[in-house]
Amino acid sequence: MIDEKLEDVYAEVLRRNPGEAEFHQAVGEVLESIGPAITKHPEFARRKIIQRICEPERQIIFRVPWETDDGEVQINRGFRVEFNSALGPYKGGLRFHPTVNLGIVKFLGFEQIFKNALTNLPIGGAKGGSDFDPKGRSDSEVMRFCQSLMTELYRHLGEYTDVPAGDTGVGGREIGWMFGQYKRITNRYESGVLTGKGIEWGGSLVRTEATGYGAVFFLEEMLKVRGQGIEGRTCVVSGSGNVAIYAIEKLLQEGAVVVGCSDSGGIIHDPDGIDLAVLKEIKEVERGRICDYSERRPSAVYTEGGNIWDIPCEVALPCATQNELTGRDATKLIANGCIAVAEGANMPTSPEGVRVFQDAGVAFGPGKAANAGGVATSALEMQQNASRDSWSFEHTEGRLRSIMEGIHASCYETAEAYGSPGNYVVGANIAGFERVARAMVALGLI
Ligand code: NDP
Ligand code: 2IT
Repeated sequence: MIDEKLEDVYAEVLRRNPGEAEFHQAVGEVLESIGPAITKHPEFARRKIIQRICEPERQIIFRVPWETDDGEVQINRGFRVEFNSALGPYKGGLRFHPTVNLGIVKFLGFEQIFKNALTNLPIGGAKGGSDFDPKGRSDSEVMRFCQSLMTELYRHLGEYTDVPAGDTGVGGREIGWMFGQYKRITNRYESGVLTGKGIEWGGSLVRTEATGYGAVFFLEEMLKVRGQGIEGRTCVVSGSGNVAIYAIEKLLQEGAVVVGCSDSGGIIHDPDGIDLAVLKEIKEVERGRICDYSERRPSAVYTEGGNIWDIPCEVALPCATQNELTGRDATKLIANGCIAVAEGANMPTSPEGVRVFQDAGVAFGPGKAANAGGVATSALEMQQNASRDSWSFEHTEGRLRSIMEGIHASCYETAEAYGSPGNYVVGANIAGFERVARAMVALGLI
């Protein structure tokens, strides 16, 4: 329920942003949580902080023309929504997926404001991307696309202005091509303008692993509070991309058993435990499909179009995409013995799913807290770039772990202070919101 003081604000967001269902959902979830913070800080309402937070500072939409290997002209649409820079330069990933539209980019950019605030690092919130579909495209096609996108986007970026990174469909390969084009156009080796770079040319160790590892660190903190651990637990991780693979890697290092993963084509159930080396070979080296996994692992069963949440588990990590876990799925998971959920993806659980988990007392870590390890390590990459330094894996992973412990503590303590003990959704939304709001008040009406 949205606090009555915020009902008009929400109605205005719906009116001004028609047809943007995911953006409405993301705003609705935050507004449902922050009522008590508005009561506590009347100056936030007086200064119209919430109305201002819901309106991006700048939205950029542009044409991205490129040519296929056969010489056919293609036109895609590029986006960058620079949502909020009260805490630092705009920061957030670029997503390449055919479903990308303005509403999706705005939901992701809005989430990013609070996530980045929770890291306690100096980064504002943004998101971008394109409706370009990299699936089935050759390296040369993807490179030409990245170069064309950056030919327009570069003018809006800068290490003190806006610093993109990867997201769905954008990894180290694409960041390389975009950085190359930025460097060529600007004639500047400005390392801090993009994160997720290769480690030999300005990247940070642990950035590749950071989102997945961070989600597992957050999960461990939630379990610790309940006197529980991850060792020996049966886990299911949806997706098989960057976040899923490194969530699985850390779960295995911590002694858990991962029995399921997926891609948009179907699901794998491997009761003997996912063989990470095989998964990485298929997904990272061959850029193949998850169905190939069952051909190489006799213990695994592939179900085309199956529902991953039907696989029994104690811990679920949704790491694929928004709204992939519904109320029905949450009910099924609980019936099968699920005790904890950490969101590696952005907003993967539907509002009904979140309610079902919370009503059942499942430890539920929302994405803006649980997956903040990726962007936090991006900020560590920016620190290394600014000081022309590079840190060891151990040091960087240690920093990531303590950042995730800090995020957990601030969500946990904030939820308790505002009368919702154990509710990490309320804790994350209020803790993130308060930090941004205080900065916005301090910076005046801008
Ligand atoms: P990748 O592109 O590496 O992997 C995405 C995975 O999710 C793939 O297995 C993909 O399957 C699956 N997937 C994507 N879209 C859909 C869909 N519509 N239906 C079913 N499956 C789908 O992306 P990431 O791992 O980087 O991102 C995954 C999620 O994590 C996203 O929500 C992203 O916003 C979030 N995230 C990412 C961070 C990062 O650092 N990369 C940081 C924080 C959050 P297929 O290959 O078949 O499309
Ligand atoms: O959703 C996210 O936090 C990301 N895609 C990572 C953003 C970043 O700037 O590292």
